[in-house]
Amino acid sequence: MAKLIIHDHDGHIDDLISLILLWISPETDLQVVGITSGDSFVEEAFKASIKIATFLDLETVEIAQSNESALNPFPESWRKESSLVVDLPIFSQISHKRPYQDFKGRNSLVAYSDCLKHANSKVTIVTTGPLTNIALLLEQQPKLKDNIQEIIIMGGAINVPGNVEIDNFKHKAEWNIFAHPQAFRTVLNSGVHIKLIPLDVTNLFPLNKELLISLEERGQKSKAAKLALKLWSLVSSFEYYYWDTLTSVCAIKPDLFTFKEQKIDVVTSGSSMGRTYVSLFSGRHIEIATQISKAAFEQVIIETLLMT
Ligand SMILES: [Ca+2]
Repeated sequence: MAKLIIHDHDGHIDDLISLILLWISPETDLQVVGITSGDSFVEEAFKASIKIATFLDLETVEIAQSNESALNPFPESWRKESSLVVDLPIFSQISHKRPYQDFKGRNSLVAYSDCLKHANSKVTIVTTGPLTNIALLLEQQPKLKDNIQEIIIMGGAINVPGNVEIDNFKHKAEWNIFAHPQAFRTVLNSGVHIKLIPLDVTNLFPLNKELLISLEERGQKSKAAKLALKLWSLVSSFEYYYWDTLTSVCAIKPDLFTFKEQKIDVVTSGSSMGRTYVSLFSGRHIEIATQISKAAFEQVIIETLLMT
């Protein structure tokens, strides 16, 4: 049986491709997607998610949103990139179609709570942005954690430099955790099973032009492949990694990954805020993804996209 999924994402290119993978894959049964404030502007990322669902003729999933702000906002220039998606020429093909969802999304917390209360089995939460919403959900309705199978989190930098480049905080933390360190602490302390996909493993997976060429050759009849190629083309000149796509693939095919259990804590204030580290005396044991074969990862991406 496909595993039930809630996807909480923050609307960047990589988030949107992760969303497509989780929605299409037969291994995952996506129930709700919520856009959180982070590496995009929520309204733009919401519109982009609607256009993607309309373009791909996807069904049944509720698209929600939350305007809860993270503590440390992402750089404005990164957040603006989400607006480019909405205006992609490929979406001119859907001008005659009824939009996938013609109402403003419900609040993510309400949608997640409904999903967790009414699902007929435990739900896996996949987060590819700051943990603001998931922390609030667990704080406000702690009993819901009994209905969560696990949380798969893109975030953290354990034994590698962080990707925050702001003066005074340089290279100490990874952005999703830096955006809201206390939220990560809350999720850690909740006791819910966690799989972490940190920069330590995502650094091994920069955007691969050969994968794009292969997808272009094999995906002539696939709308999802064509759309994913357009999305990746927006970032192909940057230093870009498969941060969130790796996280989705971990939900789709966890057996392809190697994990290590470590006791992890996070710094929640000061110039090292957001730093995730192995701790002897505090924190919690969680599963850290350490490796997946490149060929296996790329095969999941290609096979999944070619399904639609
Ligand atoms: Ca993200």
